[in-house]
Amino acid sequence: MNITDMLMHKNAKNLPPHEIHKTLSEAVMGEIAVDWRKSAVKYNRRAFYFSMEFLMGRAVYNNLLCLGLTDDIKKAFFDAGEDFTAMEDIEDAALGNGGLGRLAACFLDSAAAGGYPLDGYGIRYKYGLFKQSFENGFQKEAPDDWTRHGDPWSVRREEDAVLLEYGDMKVRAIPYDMPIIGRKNENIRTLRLWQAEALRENEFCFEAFDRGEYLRASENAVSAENISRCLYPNDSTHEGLKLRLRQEYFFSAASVRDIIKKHKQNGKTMQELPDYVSIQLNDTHPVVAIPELIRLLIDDEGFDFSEALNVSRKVFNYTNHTIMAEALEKWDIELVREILPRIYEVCLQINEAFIGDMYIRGLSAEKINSLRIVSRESSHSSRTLLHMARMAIYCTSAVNGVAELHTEILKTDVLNEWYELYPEKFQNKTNGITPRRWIALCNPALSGQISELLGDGEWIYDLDRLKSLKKHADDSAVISRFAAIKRENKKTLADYIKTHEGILVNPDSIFDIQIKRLHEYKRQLLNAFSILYFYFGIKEGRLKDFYPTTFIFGAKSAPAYTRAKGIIKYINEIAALIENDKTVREYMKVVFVQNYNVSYAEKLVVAADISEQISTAGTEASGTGNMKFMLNGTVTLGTLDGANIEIAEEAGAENNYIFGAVSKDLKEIMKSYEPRKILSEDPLIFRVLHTLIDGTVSDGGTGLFRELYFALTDGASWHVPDHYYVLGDFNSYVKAKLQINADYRDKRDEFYKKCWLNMASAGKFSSDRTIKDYADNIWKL
Ligand code: 26V
Repeated sequence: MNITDMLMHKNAKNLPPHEIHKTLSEAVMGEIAVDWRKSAVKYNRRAFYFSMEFLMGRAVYNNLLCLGLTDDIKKAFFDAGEDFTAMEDIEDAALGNGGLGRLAACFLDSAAAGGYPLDGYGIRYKYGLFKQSFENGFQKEAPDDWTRHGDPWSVRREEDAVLLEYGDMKVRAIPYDMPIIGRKNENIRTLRLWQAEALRENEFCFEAFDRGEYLRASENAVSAENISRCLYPNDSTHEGLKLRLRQEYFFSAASVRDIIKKHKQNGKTMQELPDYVSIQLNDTHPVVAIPELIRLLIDDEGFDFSEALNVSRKVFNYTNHTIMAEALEKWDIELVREILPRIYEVCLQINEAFIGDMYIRGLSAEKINSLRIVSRESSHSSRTLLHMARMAIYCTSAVNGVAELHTEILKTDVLNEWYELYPEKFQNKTNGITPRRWIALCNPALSGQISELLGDGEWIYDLDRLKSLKKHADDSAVISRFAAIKRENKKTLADYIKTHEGILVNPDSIFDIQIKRLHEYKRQLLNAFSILYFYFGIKEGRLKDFYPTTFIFGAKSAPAYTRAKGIIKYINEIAALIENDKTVREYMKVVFVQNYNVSYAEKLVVAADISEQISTAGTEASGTGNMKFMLNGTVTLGTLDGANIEIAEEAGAENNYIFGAVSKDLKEIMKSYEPRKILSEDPLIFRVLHTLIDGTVSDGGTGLFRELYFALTDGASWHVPDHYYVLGDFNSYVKAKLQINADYRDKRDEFYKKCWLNMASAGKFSSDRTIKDYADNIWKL
């Protein structure tokens, strides 16, 4: 490839980073064009991943890495006198909120690398997840116009546009394809993202224009384009908004039609669809694809309803990603009727079929009523709801959770009645992460050490090979090089934080990191309280020999999630409190980085000594950040929740720091849990908690901190005080944290050995393993 010539020719020196990025990306796109085209038609049976979110991050470095071009291009940049790292200014493609969207991105990478015919379908949001900054310690949001400087990794495919009809409007869905490279092989997969546009004849109304109604003239175009305007930045509560339902139907229906069109182009009948196509639904967000397929089979293909339902059952599968009740999607049936009238009819038919099946099974009317797919909200409500998860279970072959504990909770608790009806459908697929982005790309030094020890670099496609590194755990030369690499990564992160946050951090302190969306159940507040506990302990002389620690947070809060925003402000206030205290600040520092995203994560996970995974047991479906830290050689400070359990199993509990109440006990514990009792008995917890109301820190008069206090003591909107058991787990958390601090201080070699063993035990958490499991046991590829 002649990138060198191109860079020279363009006289790169005078070009801004996005121009260089454009030139380079276009050259790579040219290189891969033939393989990409061939990959699209190579396979018979194929699978599709339907997801409302794909959190891709930055493409350029990853694609160069997967194509084995990084060294050549680096050299070309060098020869042209150009800075290879300048492309770090290129925006992340942040078309997702958090774990669910990033998992989708990792899956596509693993499919491409592993030679599986899996392609993604989603929405090409104009605005990805908002950009976060702090003003006076409060979160501020700004729009993320990620294609402002163009989007050289996408190709618009006008010829595959689809016309979609709602009850009240029509729109065009235009696909943009992104190549998914994975490795230098012939299997380049596609992420097809749909963009909403007005029909050409509706784009502009000349009559309105002539009447002088200039804004009204483009009203239709605006409302059509609104459908793919913006990613909903909420990843916890189902809000039941009209635009959100439009979005769900928009990409689900366009994708189903695209699949059918290709299937027919291959000369196949619709009866044969299940022989060639399997569709994975990423949570319930694309579940409306089910009635859409059934509708098409009935209205356009002459199927009767039960034949159509059978096809759906063989084609679709559903993954559940959360057990939080408030996140479960239930649409007001009247809203469905208004904007998707034909889908509404099909959903009623699905519900009738289900009720019929249940009567045949001999279930009582009462039981059936409690299970209905379309059902009254409650006996004293006039609303009728469409339960998306129920429809998903009834109309698919496989239903899966994303970690062993999560699947167990689905089977025995949240979806227990459904498990009893359809036990054969339930499976577990423990999540994973792609080793390409999450070690090879973000940690070249550690990857280099591993490749030297293993003799080659192929382990990034066969992560189980890391196992054989366990034998080096007692080799002091190996461990000290490993420690030196981590020290170097900490220095790099410190420099980055200095530039981007204006904060100085000491790379010789312990880096204790919690990065993930801000949620009460993830318990950033528990971390904050422990920091205050240490602060008072050091200040008042109770806590001696505390090894200097930098506590790093990264998290975005949903803009309307007031309590989460209160927690951000609180942590920022704690940071300032400590910073202004000359006696304590040598021992501890708190940094809340702004705009935490995939690219920031790449810098953070390689520089951590402690991975904070402290959700209340039974609440975090899996977690995938936990796996990123582990793979880069970090111990987990965690509860027995989600995939933490499997991490401790693989690496040994003795090599991690596990604390807190366990999931099976919590239901019982919560029955008699009284946080106020803890407060009255434990003066240190009292002291810490009272900072929320005693003026130690200020919320600027907003009342946010007081609200947090009462949520913990009296129980605000949950009616359960301290619903996530923050105070209950506090002492065992602090104890574990002090244990790490002492181990780091007194037994450094042992500590690094633990870190090393974690890295060497991370093989299971490659998404290559996860994808193989889906391909073998669900998609049957
Ligand atoms: C939920 C909702 C609720 C309705 C409104 C919009 C919306 C948008 C996103 C979500 C996603 C919540 C589910 C989620 O992200 N789950 C996370 O999935 C990860 C991948 O499986 C898993 O590792 C995390 O534990 C889990 O919280």
